[in-house]
Amino acid sequence: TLPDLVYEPRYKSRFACERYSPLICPNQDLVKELHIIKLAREMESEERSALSYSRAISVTFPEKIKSMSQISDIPYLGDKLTGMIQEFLSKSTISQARQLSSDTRYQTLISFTSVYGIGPHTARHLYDLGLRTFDDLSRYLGSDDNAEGSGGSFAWREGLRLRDELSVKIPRAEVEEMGRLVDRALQDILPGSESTICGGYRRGKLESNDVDIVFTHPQGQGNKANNMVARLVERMRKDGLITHTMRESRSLRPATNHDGWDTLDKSLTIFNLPKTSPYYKGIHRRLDLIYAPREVYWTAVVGWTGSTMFERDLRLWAKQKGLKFDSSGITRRRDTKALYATSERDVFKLLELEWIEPRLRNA
Ligand code: DGT
Ligand code: MG
Repeated sequence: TLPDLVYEPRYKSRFACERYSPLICPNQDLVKELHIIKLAREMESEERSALSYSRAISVTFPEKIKSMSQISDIPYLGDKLTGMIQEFLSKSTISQARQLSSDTRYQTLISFTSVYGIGPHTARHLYDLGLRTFDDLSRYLGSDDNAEGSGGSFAWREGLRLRDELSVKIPRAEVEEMGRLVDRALQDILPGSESTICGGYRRGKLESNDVDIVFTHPQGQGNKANNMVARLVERMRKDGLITHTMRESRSLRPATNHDGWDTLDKSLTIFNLPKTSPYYKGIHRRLDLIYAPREVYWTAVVGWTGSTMFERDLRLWAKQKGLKFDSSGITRRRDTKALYATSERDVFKLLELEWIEPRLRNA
């Protein structure tokens, strides 16, 4: 059953950050079909097209759709999507989605991008070289003529080796255990630190693909932010909890925003539970550690809770209010004044946005 609030007219808002989006919606089968088409567009880096599918998927229509007239005032439904939904209503499938799911190129690109470190661009390159299977990838990596060199492909070399483990989803109890171990390491090296498990876990997902932990320290303000992530990672490596660091980014000053997400210090790592843990299964897990200076901690928590569509629209919403939002802070555009939130609710208040529970941010 859906929370009552989903039925409010606000489900028609153009902004995902104004809508209530529970984990499961009444039109899950339709979403599944559209999701396949969206993924196909992502695999080909057709971002605009992918976005229009993502937007349509992100709307929670509060009941099972039976006729087109019900959805005439839903935002973001262009001719193409309307046609597909029509087809779905009469046939319970969408032919384009059916075709794609049996298409070799689609299947191969999907499986290649399931390797940590391989994005659509690399996947297409590998496909164009004629590679089709994980064995092909391993052989290619082992051969001398691969163009990636030994450094550039380190991440996905390891990603490939650990692929089977990393594709096992992480149940909530294990996410919590990982959170406890991170916090213990944190209290050891930086007593008084605070941390929050964000990402899909916080939105109520029963199983996660990775664990995203945002942390801060009372003394960590402004320039003192340096090295917090590196110190935590080093400690956890020594304890055998972290086996790999896949990508690190140090916030540069003046702040730059390379990937369009944020300028926070973070490390994308691979984690391994100790054998003594009751949750130990010998499976490596992806763990993202993000450090936020005290004054932007709650902004970072909102920014890393997601969903991705919720975050995207939060940025658009802020822009429309004359503000700039990302996980590393809220600033007023007119004079670039930084606005600091003292709680998660305060983030919403500063953005002039009605409060939405993390569990209803699954847009
Ligand atoms: P999953 O796949 O079970 O881990 O699901 P999520 O929703 O946890 O997805 P994930 O881990 O890719 O990302 C967590 C949220 O954080 C996501 O909803 C949007 C946001 N996010 C992802 N990557 C970045 C990033 O590089 N910077 C910032 N600021 N946020 C990010
Ligand atoms: Mg996650």
